[in-house]
Amino acid sequence: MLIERVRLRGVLDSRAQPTVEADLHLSGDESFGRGSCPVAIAPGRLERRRGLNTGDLGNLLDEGPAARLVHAALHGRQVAGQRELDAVLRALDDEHALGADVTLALSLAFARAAARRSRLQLVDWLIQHHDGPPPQLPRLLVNTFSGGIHAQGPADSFQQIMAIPLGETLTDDIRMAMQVHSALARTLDNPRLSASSGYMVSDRSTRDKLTTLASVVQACGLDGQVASGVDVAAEHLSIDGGYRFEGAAHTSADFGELLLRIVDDHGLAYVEDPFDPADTTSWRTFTPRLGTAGASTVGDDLFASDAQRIQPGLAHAALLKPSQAGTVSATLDAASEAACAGLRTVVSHRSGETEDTAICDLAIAVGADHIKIGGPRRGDRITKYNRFLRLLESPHLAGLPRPPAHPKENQHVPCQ
Ligand code: 2PG
Ligand code: MG
Repeated sequence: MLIERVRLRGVLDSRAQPTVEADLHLSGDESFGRGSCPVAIAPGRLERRRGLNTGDLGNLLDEGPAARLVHAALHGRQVAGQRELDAVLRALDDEHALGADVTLALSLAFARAAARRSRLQLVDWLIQHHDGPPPQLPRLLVNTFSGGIHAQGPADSFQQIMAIPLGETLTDDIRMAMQVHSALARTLDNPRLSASSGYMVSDRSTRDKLTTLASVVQACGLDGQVASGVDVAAEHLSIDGGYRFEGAAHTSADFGELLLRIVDDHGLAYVEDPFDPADTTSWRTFTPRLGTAGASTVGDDLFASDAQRIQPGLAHAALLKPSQAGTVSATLDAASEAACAGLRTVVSHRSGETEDTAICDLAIAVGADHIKIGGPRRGDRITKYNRFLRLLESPHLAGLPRPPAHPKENQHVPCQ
């Protein structure tokens, strides 16, 4: 495939911070693709770095080192496909610190251009390139309360409290997400919406938020049909080898016990990043205990969507953020590695999002059990919900299986 033209531009994310969007034209008709990269409020310390400078807006191809590198490397270049293009991008990042934001935007733009040229939807292009579990229609992690570093003040609470609809179809789940999120807004005094569409309420404790969510679910008549989970985002709570939580400092062991009591008392099904990525001893002891309690641990900052970091025994699932991995191929590699390690996968948005909806296609393609796309509010999150509704119009996608509502603990399946 011949890359005819590439354009990079600085655009706004959902928090009005600059991020990268790329346009890419392959030779031939119907061969244009666009992609953009979301941005974290506070990226995990293990993830690949961004390249864009604050203030870079508009056309980025006429000036600056990134522009020159991309221009020289891609214009007029023949590539065999996604893997080769992504290898070129990764090399540019490794050698010249191009930035994962630039490489992801270009990688997604290429995927869309190549898919269009092959008369495929992005999801089908990704299915063709994925070596791992078959596609399925993921369950939604619906952000209801935002805290931690996503709210104001020093991080000393969970970053997210999420509702997890357990309906028969994905459309049922979307309907329940709308119902619960709206009912919650009516229950709270002066609710303010965070960037990732959870409500920020500083005067409620974690337990209070979880109880409020449970009573809203009950009031909606959805008892037993909506589970709940949390993103502890413990890397941001980490202090002196322990954790800061709701005004107190805890040793790692005490924090683990506290989490288990919360999981038990509130029947949580999902616990993301319960510990700092360096605290692997706690991950290893906590994960089986949580499994026994009927919940799953999920590694986000732990694995940083990096195939090299993913290993069995630490968590039940790996979270995949394309902006951490840096390219489409690196994200697919992380998904395959997770499957080989016996882990389920979760695909996720970032706190600062764009209009790009590729994570919906990706979650289906890699057979993810869950996708985190924020609460159904604000255009940047709504566009993901609507992407699913459009994808479900394709009969071959609408008929895909769904993950079990209550997954059993994973067995380690060694790679072949
Ligand atoms: C997370 C994400 C998205 P951020 O931790 O899972 O919710 O947050 O993009 O700030 O890393
Ligand atoms: Mg997280």
